[in-house]
Amino acid sequence: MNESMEKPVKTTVINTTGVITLDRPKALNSLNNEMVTIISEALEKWRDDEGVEQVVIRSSGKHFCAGGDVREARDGILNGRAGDVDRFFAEEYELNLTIANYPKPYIALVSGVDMGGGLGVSAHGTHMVVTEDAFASMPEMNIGYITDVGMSWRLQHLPKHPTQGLGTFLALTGYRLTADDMLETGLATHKVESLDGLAERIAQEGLDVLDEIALAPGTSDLARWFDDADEAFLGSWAQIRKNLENYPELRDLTKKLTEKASPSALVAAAELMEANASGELAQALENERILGAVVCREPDFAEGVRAVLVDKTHDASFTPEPHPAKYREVLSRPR
Ligand code: QUE
Repeated sequence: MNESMEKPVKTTVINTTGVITLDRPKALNSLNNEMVTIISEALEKWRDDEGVEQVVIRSSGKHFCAGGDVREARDGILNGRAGDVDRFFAEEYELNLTIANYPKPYIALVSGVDMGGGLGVSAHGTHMVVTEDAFASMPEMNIGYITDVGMSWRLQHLPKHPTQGLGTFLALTGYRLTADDMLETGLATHKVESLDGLAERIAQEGLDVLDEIALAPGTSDLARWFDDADEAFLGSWAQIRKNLENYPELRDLTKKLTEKASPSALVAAAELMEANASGELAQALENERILGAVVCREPDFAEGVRAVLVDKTHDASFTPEPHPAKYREVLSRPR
């Protein structure tokens, strides 16, 4: 049997299009070290290959990607291999930056789930094509981790609504963006009926096919929160809650969406969003790496992953809300 048949990511070239196919459907394509390495090596190989003009990333199944393999990360922490976990996250974040700076068009074809690490390999390219059933979310607060894979920067720099407030709202609440929300914010560039055969059509006809088959955008539910989020989601987590007293509807939504979140993760992520509100993606990823190394060693990470992904009992017992200083002091702020 061909060795590549076993691999969780397949790579091939069709005409002049490099095609990366996530193929670990039983784990919803959650990204492990091997997958990050295969994607990184393909991009490096194709970077200077004149036979490759553009890169498409897609999933072999209905769902694009549910995140990083945080179960494996939890095992590493519990078994005294925190250094391995640090290296995994560092390599993943390096890949996110490679995608953002890639010299050729990078097109993600996204349906179903696109969360966490999945956004890291789909939201930093030049094109993101979604189907009606696609949704995007950064749900790390529920597992005691932080907003990462460059999304602590990207969410504050959405092409059609680039604000600190909206980005921080999306980061802290894990709000699920629909396909129309993604179009409205500019996170996605095209909505299409189906992804079937689309990589092949792009390889045959070029990127113009996307404009030809694009569906008209529908209504974005997220848009009604833009103004309030812009004003309320600024500052520390304590400050945000104080601000929300003046926005009762958004306060109620936030309360509901953060009900099962780690208080430590919310405090840490609010500091991260502040630190990454200005500056560049590379610096933001570095802040994520440094803060992530702190947070993954705290008890809420192993406990959150247990409750959400290992036991699936959703009964995490988190530690009390900490002071933000311990997170603030490890972060770099530009200016
Ligand atoms: C937060 C996360 C993740 C998550 C849920 C959260 C995450 C992740 C998965 C996931 C889901 C289904 C799977 C799987 C992983 O869920 O990172 O292997 O089958 O990978 O609330 O960060």
